[in-house]
Amino acid sequence: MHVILLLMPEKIIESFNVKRLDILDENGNADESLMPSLTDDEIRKMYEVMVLARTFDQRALDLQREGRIGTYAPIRGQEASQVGSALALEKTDWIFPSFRENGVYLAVGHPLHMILQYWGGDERGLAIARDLNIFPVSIPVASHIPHAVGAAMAAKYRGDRIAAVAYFGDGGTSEGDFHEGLNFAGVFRLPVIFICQNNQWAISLPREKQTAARTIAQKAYAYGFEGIQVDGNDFFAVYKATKDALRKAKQGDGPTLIECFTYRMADHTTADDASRYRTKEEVAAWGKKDPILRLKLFMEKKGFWTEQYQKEVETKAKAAVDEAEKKADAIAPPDPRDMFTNTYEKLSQRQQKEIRDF
Ligand SMILES: Cc1ncc(C[n+]2csc(CCOP(=O)(O)OP(=O)(O)O)c2C)c(N)n1
Ligand SMILES: [Mg+2]
Repeated sequence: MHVILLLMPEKIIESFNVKRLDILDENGNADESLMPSLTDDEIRKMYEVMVLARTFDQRALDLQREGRIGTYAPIRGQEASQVGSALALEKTDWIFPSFRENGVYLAVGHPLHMILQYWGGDERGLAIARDLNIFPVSIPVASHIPHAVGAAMAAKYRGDRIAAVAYFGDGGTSEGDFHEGLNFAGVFRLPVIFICQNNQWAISLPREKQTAARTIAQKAYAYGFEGIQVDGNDFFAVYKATKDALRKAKQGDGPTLIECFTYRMADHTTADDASRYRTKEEVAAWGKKDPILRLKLFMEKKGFWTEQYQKEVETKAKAAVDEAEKKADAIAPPDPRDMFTNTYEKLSQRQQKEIRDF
């Protein structure tokens, strides 16, 4: 009797490569072949927004220490990820931010005093402005990702040439909302950009405990679309990757996941003390990769940065933040009774009494 052996070797039926984009190094040298097309003047303006973001961030920390605003989530170190991506978008695109996106808000022109108003505990500060397409922050991690995907679905359905952009952190990628959102976006090839600021920490949880995957970018491939990792401290890389993703989205070529590989230089929030769970050496090593410093070095090498210019930029930023602080201080706080009338259509007798007794 003969036995016929059928050989069915395993074969590779799918494979993917994860790209990483670096353009500007720590010493301010740029790979000219990859540079996005920007004039010196445009680069200067973008640098000024990053300086403003840092100035605002420091002031917000100071105000929190003085007890004048509530818990604050600083962005120090993430300015290129936020400003570089936000400035690549168009006014008609819809942005869905997480809680650490102060740099995105100010880059798209949300009034500074209103950002302070929000962090001072007055939610009216992040009400959607008439001419700005940016949602209020989402505190529940990643819960706004499906909202962005829904907006992208609506845009596709209506034939609007806009993209929806969701910002979230490395921690957000462990949430079900992240996976549901990416899956839906992939299936329907929606015009959406997922911008993950992988700042290496989710409060005290390090990235290697967040995921066993080597990159966050590769998670996109599981859902059938492209993910890319960029140096998140490199303004040009972030800007270029966002522009490319935007073009793709508007051409009908579907979503992109951009992993901005960056670092949270400060505490998680003012309610945290990061020195309890990470080393000084780690923080110092990332300090050398500072996103603002390297753009400054680039401009200096190109001959359009001077000490005098730096002084002017800092003075202008300080004046804008001074003004915002004054304006925020002058806003009368909301009536606490609003929390009843905003929540209930009909008030019970007990609630009516509580309101009267306020
Ligand atoms: C659904 C949900 N779970 C837990 C929290 C508490 N929480 C607030 S921020 C945070 C970590 C977020 O880390 P990451 O997504 O990396 O963003 P980062 O703070 O680093 O910007 C957690 C767990 C929350 N806000 N929402
Ligand atoms: Mg994080």
